[in-house]
Amino acid sequence: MSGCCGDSAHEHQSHGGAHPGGGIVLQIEGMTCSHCQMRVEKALKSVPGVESAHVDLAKKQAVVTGIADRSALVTAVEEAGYSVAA
Ligand SMILES: [Cu+2]
Repeated sequence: MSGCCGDSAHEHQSHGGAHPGGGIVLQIEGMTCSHCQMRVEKALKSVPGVESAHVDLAKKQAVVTGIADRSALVTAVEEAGYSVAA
């Protein structure tokens, strides 16, 4: 078994609990390891208006808060090399 990026694992699983309302949830396709997760998170955070972005690798879900457009977030994910399920 090997990760697609060969990156050593970054543990980023310790967040828990409910996300407060108002977040934009995206279903991300193509992530296979924590490196992918971090790339998606970074891409989302680079979108203007995003306050915070949180990617859950297990659920393949990104939760974004802020005033960003969903379409801008989708574009950022796609530019990072992943895709968003409709
Ligand atoms: Cu990866």
